[in-house]
Amino acid sequence: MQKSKIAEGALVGGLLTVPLMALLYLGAQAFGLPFPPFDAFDWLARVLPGDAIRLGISSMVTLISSLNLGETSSTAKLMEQLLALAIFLALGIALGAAFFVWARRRSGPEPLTAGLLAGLGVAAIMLLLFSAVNQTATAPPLLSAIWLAAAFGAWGAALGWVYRQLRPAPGVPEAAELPARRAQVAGPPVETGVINRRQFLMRVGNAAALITVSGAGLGALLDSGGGQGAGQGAASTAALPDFLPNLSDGLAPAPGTRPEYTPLADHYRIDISLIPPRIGEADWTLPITGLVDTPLELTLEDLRANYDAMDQYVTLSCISNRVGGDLIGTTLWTGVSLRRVLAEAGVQPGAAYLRITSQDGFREIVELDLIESDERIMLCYAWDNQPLTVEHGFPLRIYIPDRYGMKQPKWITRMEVVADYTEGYWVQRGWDELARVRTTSVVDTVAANALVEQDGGLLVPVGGIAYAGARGISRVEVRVDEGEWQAAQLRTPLSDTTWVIWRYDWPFEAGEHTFAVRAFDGQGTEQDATVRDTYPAGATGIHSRSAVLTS
Ligand SMILES: Nc1nc2c(c(=O)[nH]1)N[C@H]1C(S)=C(S)[C@@H](COP(=O)(O)O)O[C@H]1N2
Ligand SMILES: [Mo]
Repeated sequence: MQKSKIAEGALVGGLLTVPLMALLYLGAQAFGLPFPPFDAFDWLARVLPGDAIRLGISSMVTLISSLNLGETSSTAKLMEQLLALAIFLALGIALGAAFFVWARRRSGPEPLTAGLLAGLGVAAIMLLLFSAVNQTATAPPLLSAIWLAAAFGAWGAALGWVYRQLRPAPGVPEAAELPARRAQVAGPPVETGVINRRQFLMRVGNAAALITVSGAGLGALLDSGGGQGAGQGAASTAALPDFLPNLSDGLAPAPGTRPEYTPLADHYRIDISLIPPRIGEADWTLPITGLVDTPLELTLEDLRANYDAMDQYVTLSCISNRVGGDLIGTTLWTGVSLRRVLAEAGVQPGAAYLRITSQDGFREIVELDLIESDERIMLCYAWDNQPLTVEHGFPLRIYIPDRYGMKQPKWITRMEVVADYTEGYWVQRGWDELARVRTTSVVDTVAANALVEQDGGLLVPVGGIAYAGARGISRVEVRVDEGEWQAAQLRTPLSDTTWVIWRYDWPFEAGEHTFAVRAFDGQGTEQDATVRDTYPAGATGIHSRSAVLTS
């Protein structure tokens, strides 16, 4: 009978948690109220040990690439969101089961009151988690607190109420204790007088379904307006923008090479939150404090109007990008040189680092010497000639050439000039301190369907990218099967800090062939052929692609 209580409680917990999630979703969509399933997950992502997070992410990336589930970062984000919902539902089920067991054993408070109190307890925990990660909700905190108390309180009270309705009248044995009674389900009403337990649970289920469908439906309707939909990815095959500096380069990429300039909607997105922090321009300033002569507090307009704007074509790669992966993209970054801004604040003697804090709790540290030595290090407010999107860090992010994305905070809210080193977010979790981009190259395509004719012979266009951070690419070579390394042609890159598009046209031979690529950076240093995992300092190894060629 204990077992049947657990099962019944789990069922009721689940039945009540699904509509709760729908209502929370509606509240988030309509009024910017918190969405605890995501807050709880985001909180977990921050407190779990780095090893656990890494294992989770790398299994997800493996799953996505081996099943060909699409672009890695958006698919991973979606999977994480589904996981967050599943965890929340599992918690609701567990709490329902625990409540039913507990309520049965106790002679304490009335179930409805007990349920209400339990719900308020959960609300308090959710409120704590929400304040710990605090960034997705835009509603006033007090309103958020009241909403959580109401939603979870109602959930708990409903749990208690259902428990009470299911409780047999004193002296009447429970259905589960009397298997024979099961036969009566379709027959005359049992002990509750009007309807039996199963019918009652069906009604609870129906009500739950009704609330779920209306809440989630309404929320989804409100959603269709905002945000960047994945549907915009359709632009990915469109022609390159006509303002690119290398349009006159005659070398056409081999058909199937990734776009040299990444359409904004296709640029990967990696960060530690399920929903990116939404910052209003009016609410935002950038304080620059610490060891400075004049503390500054800059608005976005100050940055746009009072400093010379710089445009830089930049390739950004995640340190978690596998050789050949899609966690890499190229676009036009616009902003102001950081050393100009720091000069205005006046760095004091003894200062050695700039500590950067972001809205989502992310943080990084940059050496002042590095900032001083490289005017390209930039506070960036525009990508692709438009203000940064919410996903990519509105209102402000930093650009540091030659470093992986993990060193380059988005959604910057504060900068402090300090004397002492503290580890950045991912460094604390075991990743490389320097995170300097490693030289890699990728075969994007063996264009077996786009053979070109030359001097009566047929050539197979092979092509892809090579990238060495800010060091540039001096040479790319291709090897077919076990042959010699042959020089590929290089397209003029968009800038010194972007990837380079290469192309190699191979005299056609039918059969299965493997095409491998290697690159040399601007100083002539060959890329590392050692097969290395992304952790802790970026992946290395030779990329290759096989194709069956038929005439
Ligand atoms: N505030 C903040 N900045 C962040 C991150 C983050 O989680 N939070 N992720 C970093 C990582 S790991 C990468 S790879 C880049 C990705 O930038 P993108 O999402 O605009 O492509 O942002 C970096 N900046
Ligand atoms: Mo990253």
